[in-house]
Amino acid sequence: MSILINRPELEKKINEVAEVAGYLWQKGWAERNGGNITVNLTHEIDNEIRHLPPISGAISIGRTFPHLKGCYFYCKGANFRMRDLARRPMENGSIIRILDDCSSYVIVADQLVKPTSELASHLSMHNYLIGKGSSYKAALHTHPIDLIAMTHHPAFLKKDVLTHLLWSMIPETRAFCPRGLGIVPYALPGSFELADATIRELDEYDVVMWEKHGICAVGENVMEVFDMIDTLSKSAQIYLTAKSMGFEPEGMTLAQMEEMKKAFNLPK
Ligand code: 2HA
Ligand code: ZN
Repeated sequence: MSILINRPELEKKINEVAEVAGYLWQKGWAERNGGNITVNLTHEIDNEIRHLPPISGAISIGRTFPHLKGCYFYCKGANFRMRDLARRPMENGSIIRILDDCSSYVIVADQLVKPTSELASHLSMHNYLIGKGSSYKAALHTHPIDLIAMTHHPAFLKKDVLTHLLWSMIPETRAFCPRGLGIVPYALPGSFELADATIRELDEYDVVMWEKHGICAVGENVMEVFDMIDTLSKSAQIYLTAKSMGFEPEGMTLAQMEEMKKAFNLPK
């Protein structure tokens, strides 16, 4: 029996993950097992769940996350497909609990589904967020075609070049992605090197591009995180459409950008 039965709050969180997983597939950003989602569910976990026997033994993560002791996460399963997760989230992902050693976890429910290959990056991000007192609960990694294409051009990898370009394509992008976009140079998928470089960027940004691989973002909930990536992708599409029509898009002027910043009281 699913752990979600008679737990409407938990079910709502998981359904939100499933809804976003469906959008990622529809967008063409989630080929095969591409991308991953994790959500910190610690606040939704009741005493009964806390006392359930785990369905796996302890699995080592290979690193210690001091702020994650006893935390619960929903994680997409490694090698499982977003398009399947969209319909059956508890068969294509699982809920894990970080053990008291802060460096291993057990699977709690519903099935023996091993978490995402990017667990190192995801847990590093959650650990970082809790450590700085953030209320963010969701982390999402996906493969948006337009934004990844832009990371194949060295000029776009320089600090804040992509941020300013994408902000200037349509006013919404600066309003809904106000901290801009960090850049992480290419690193092996699933590696601690990628995880470390990602959390260094989170100091300044909520969204980080992984060069020639994908995008990774954090926020209050998974829908908000999806919206940020979707907005950035819209800007990228406007840029690429203008280029394919044979001209360099003008972009909003600096004065128009400043006006937006003041009107919406934006941080940068
Ligand atoms: O989970 O996207 O980066 C599959 C990936 C790895
Ligand atoms: Zn990936």
